[in-house]
Amino acid sequence: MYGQTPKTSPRATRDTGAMSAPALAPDKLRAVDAWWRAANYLSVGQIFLFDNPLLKRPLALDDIKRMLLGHWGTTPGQNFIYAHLNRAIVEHDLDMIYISGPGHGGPAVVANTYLEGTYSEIYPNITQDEAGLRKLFLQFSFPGGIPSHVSPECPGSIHEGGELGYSLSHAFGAVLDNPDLIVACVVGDGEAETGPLATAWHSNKFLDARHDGAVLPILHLNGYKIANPTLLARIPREELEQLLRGYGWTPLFVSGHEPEKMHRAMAAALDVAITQIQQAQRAARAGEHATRPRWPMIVLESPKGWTGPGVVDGKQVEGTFRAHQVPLHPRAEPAHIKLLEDWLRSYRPQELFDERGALRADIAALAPRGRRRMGANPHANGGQLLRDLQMPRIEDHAFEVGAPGVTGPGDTRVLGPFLQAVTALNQPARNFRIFGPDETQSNGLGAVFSATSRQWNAERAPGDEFLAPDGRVLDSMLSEHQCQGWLEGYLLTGRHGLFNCYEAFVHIIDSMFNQHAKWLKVTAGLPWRPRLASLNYLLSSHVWRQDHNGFSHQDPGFIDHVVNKKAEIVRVYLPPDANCLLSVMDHCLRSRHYVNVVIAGKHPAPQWLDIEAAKKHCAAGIGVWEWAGNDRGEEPDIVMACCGDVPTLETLAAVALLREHMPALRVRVVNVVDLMKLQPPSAHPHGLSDREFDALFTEDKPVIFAFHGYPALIHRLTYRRTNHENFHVRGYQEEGTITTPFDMTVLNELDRFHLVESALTRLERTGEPELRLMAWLRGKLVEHRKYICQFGEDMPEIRNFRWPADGAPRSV
Ligand SMILES: Cc1ncc(C[n+]2csc(CCOP(=O)(O)OP(=O)(O)O)c2C)c(N)n1
Repeated sequence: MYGQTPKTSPRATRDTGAMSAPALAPDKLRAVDAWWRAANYLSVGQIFLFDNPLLKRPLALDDIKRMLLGHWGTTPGQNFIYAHLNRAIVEHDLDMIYISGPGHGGPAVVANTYLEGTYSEIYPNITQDEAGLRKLFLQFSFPGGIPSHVSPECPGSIHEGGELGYSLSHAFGAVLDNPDLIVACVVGDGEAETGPLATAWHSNKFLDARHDGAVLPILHLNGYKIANPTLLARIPREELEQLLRGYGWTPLFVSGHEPEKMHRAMAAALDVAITQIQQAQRAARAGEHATRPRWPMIVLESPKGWTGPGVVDGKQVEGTFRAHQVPLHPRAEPAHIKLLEDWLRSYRPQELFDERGALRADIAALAPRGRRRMGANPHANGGQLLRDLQMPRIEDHAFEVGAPGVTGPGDTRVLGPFLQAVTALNQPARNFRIFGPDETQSNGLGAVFSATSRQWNAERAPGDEFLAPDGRVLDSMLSEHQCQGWLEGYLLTGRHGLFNCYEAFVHIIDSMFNQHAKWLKVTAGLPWRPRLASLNYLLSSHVWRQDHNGFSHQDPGFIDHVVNKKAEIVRVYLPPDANCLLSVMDHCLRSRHYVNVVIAGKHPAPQWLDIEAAKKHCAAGIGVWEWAGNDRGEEPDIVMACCGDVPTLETLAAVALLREHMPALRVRVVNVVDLMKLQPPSAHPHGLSDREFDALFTEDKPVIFAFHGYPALIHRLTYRRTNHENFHVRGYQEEGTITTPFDMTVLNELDRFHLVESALTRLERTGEPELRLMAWLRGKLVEHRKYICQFGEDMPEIRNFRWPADGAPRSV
């Protein structure tokens, strides 16, 4: 342990630690302390000051913002860390970025990037003088200004930290394939209680010290959350140490509150940590280490709200949860004006800034130079580093479709070799990875393992499959949070990737998707942040084919969640067959700055389009399948629309029945690949114009729409269309269990018999032939039920259904 007892820690005793701190040269100590004071001063200024940024006159109420917003508690600790990292970067010549887990400490990172100069380079109106300081303070948490967190507007940030829990997995994603990069990742001790963070400590079992960089976690043990103590601060030191050691880390403790001792302790701990990281990397890169290194981490135990007001209105603030947000309220309590002024002056601003308001040169010299500054490091602005992927030709992986309806091996199983080729082609650049929670094989993508392995650096046993430290698939940890967090970190630092997941369980990361979509939305409006590769989801093992698993695995609602986000950012694709899946995935992997959701099946299923037709259809995103209908370009009597692989099959089977039993009926088949085509162009850039939409769906004819997901979504997307009131949507109705594939559609009334019944009802045809057909349909449903209960599989006519070779009716 370094340092000494924190001011208000409940712990009674402290040891002095096994390692003695090497001396921090006096000039370095002075510079680090001055930087820290300057950053603290700028942080308090951001939270409180409206004017009088250098305190050139006594502080008055009018100098203070009317609304006080922000989080002080975490900020001085993060300023302390940033100052010390600056010293370490220069002394060890490090390529380092900073992730602020408790990103509500926005003032800290804004202050530090201002002090190092990057802030003014990106925002030239925030100058390095008194006028600039005034603007810097005013803009913080102020209308028309910047958010209070480490938001995308903040240079050097790849992690807003507004929603706690993802810092460590982002950090690991960032260092994958970046052998020279170290991510200093501050983890809040409250944040450490979240599920995603708790699981992220295990990321060290995957890191390959030869090809990946390193993460230096700094657990910020300031003891409190918003209103409660943190668990990690209220367990014995030994237990905490054992916990972290149990996760495979070597913790270095820095504890105390006296600045000088703490500076020495932190500098020593950082030097030890950096040395250990470099030793581990050198050994691995020299081929000496076959085993996983025990990576170092730092536990910084310091008071929450360190250096801030001690006691306010008779209550202890520093070192308690009361320091979390804004500790003083001068408008409500005029006595607080003096407390605020004393607090600001305690940093001795006149020693830090010159007459004009610029940081004094000897303090500024602590910062690294150019792109070594953490705010200017290109890894934290990944679009600057992004290179196009090498893409194989989809034609070389196409499934042969001689005639519509031939059976394919499972759409994702056709995609697998394509992804294998993407992996192999981009192996030299090491900029493409596949992520999945133990499901890559199960999702039908096992072919990728002929190009690479799963990345795994824990122990291996005989019989294991496809595990290697330098594998390019991160699939061996059963944590959707980790897959999402790693992939985000990988993308945010300028690389490409794909997350394959069971459709139902992708909901686990709903909230992480939210945050990433928000990040993309905001960065799209920041010209200094070039665009990133898209975040691509491949959702398989989908709702309609959960033959093994049943109801718990049946949930297509991720789409509903996704479409809430900004239209400029989200895209949803439901390719009806394998060639369409290839075309869609090719497009997604080339695209920029979107979240693409692709839903595809893995089971043997009919194939409809050859690769050329698939490319055309997917480029249009929606279209009439003329070969399947019989309207021959004329106004149809009914439109049978479908979106998703299983709904497409059931729709075509229903069309075959309609054409057989009602040959005079003019049926149009419309297939939707790109769901956003349904929205008006005012709502989504992909949206069809009303004229185009009406040309497909008519202005007044019934539309029977078979949809992969919950039916309400189609209504939501089309409610402004001319013919909306004639849309009859069938989809998942939350009915399910373990049953046959066709019975799943029957339970949800999406099957061919219900679709034909719907068509007859909407056509309002009540003649004798229609009544006979209705009775036949009902009989078929009864027969189906009886058959599956007797034999445990679908009826032969269902299992063996083939689209008629010439599209003409054929008896079923
Ligand atoms: C997932 C999530 N849950 C709740 C919150 C609300 N919240 C904001 S800060 C905070 C306490 C954070 O404590 P800690 O991580 O220790 O940070 P620090 O004490 O350094 O501010 C909470 C609960 C949040 N931002 N994210």
